[in-house]
Amino acid sequence: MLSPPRKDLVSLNLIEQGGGYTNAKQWRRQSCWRKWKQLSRLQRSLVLFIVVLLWICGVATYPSLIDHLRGVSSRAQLEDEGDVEKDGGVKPFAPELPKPPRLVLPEPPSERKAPHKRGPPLLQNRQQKKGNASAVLQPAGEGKPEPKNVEEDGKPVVSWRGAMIEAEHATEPAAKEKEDKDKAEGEAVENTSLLEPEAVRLEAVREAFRHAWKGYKEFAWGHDELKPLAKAYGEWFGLGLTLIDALDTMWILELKEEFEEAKQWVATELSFNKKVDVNLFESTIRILGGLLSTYHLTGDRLFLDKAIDIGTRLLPAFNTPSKIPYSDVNIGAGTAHPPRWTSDSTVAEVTSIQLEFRELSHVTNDPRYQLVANEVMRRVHKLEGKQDGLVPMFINTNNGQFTHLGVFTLGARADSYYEYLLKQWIQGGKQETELLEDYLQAIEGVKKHLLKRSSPSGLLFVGELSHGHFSPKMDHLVCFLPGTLALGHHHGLPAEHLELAKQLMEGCYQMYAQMETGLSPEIVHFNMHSGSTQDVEVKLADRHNLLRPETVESLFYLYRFTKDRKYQKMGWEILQSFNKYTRVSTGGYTSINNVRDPEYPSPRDKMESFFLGETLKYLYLLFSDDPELISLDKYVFNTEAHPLPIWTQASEGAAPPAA
Ligand code: DMJ
Repeated sequence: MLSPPRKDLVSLNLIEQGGGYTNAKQWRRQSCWRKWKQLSRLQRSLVLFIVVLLWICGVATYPSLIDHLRGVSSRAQLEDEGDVEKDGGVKPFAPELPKPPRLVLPEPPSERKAPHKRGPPLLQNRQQKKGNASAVLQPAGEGKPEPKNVEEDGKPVVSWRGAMIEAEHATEPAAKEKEDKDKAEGEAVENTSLLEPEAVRLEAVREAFRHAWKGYKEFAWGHDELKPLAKAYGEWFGLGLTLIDALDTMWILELKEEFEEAKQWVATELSFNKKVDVNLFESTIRILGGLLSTYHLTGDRLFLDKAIDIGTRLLPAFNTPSKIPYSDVNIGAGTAHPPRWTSDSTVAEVTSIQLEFRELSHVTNDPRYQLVANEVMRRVHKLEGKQDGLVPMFINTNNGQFTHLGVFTLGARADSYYEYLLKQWIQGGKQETELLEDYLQAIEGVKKHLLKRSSPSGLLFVGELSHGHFSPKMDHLVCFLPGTLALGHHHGLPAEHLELAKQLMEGCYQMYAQMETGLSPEIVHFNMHSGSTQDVEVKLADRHNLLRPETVESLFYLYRFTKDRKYQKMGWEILQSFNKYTRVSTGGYTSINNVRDPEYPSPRDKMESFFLGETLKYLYLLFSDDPELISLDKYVFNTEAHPLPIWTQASEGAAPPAA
């Protein structure tokens, strides 16, 4: 409780304030003073209490009001979103409700300066802070570091636990300034007059690759993955995963020296005669796929021999009662098994190994590989439990039936099933009609059940279906789809597929453009309620970016087939963002935890092998104007971006036997 005000103090204040006033004013004041004196002690206390309360409320709400008026999308707002999620709320889909006043700390002065907005005019939600090159990054799990910005030759340099993270801008500064201005004036990414010349774009990717390779070579040579901050490596299978995944990228990027060194390692160090458990799908798409494509590009028999070796060691995975392979194989012991907790395999995994096994048979004339792979497709083709061509995510290795029925996604666990339906059909010379039928039916299923538009911008996206209930959740993984649809159209499928591809491409691009770092999170939720202010919402747990390739992969296909330079420009922006927020100056790139915080993206200290195998390769191919550089009439990319030849003559037994 407030104690009643002391009479003498009040009179003293009022007398002081009255000095110099006119008579009328003095009279009014005296009259007020008389009225005040007529009040009881209790009444006066009450009035004073209310005045003090109003003053406190005013002070507390002042910064957020100012913040609001400035139109600054504040960190406080982002934190607020996080709170709602923590409470298990459904904020992404709820209409905007007025918020109660809250205490908000004013943002640092630099953040208040004119926010740099990107993306098409309607979608300028992304607030890229200009001069944010000084964002300090630090390994996950540690407290925020104090900013240590030192200007060196006009370039901000930031300390990151010993590593120097230099915020690099490959674009020439003056051109970048103009680019920003154009965007602020509402010009969308379609304005391509500022696109860098082809040689500059290609060199930027080569430079990024060399930088990543420097870290791998120095701290992780011959191991699976680089941990660029710890300057160490991580093992998954212990088979030099990054090196093998990157072989054909080096060949395509014409990094000859680097390629030769890696080849020496394959020749002298790589051995599959090891008692290690490997995941069938991952080792097929990365190792078998990588070796086969390098063999085709170089003609060097070394890579084929290694491919035969690993392919043969993976065969025990198919020794199951159902012919649906187990997820894991011990390549040294020749044994296979499902995960410890289930006898299920993932549908995407068992149906996305066919391009590689079929190619291995095609090139060796040994039918064993394609027979087991085709048998999986034959069985999945006949299975019950699909909905308009959409498949569940799990399949049992004992009985060969789908499990966990009724849940459909084009994201994790199902994605590359759809991709490989089309690509096997292309690989086999477009003769295997069951594959095509399944693919076409699945695209109809996507259209019927999973395609929706966001609010407010009407972006087309692919959601998920769970027992008849639609969820507007979309994994970044789904962004392979625009590319696959465009590829299908290139190979003769309906024009509608290309139209769909273009629209989905825009949504995938916005998953980057609307984030503060310009990098997509792993998962987004699209808003569908009219009155939403943002198309894309991201839950706290979904804010990581693993340097994934799917969006730049699709940009590559879209550019190849349409020649619309806006796709190159989108890819260029994404490369700049990777350089700005994931590049570690001592070598390598790192996945990050939070794409919404450009001040602290929180590195995870891991460079996935697909960053070199896929992301940089697709960026290079996107920036190249040469349609013969891995011609899409001669090659089909596996799901790890390893190009395999399209057969001019269908391999005997390649087509699944008729049901
Ligand atoms: C890669 O290993 C492949 O592209 C796979 O199909 C999906 N996951 C990663 C990349 O995101």
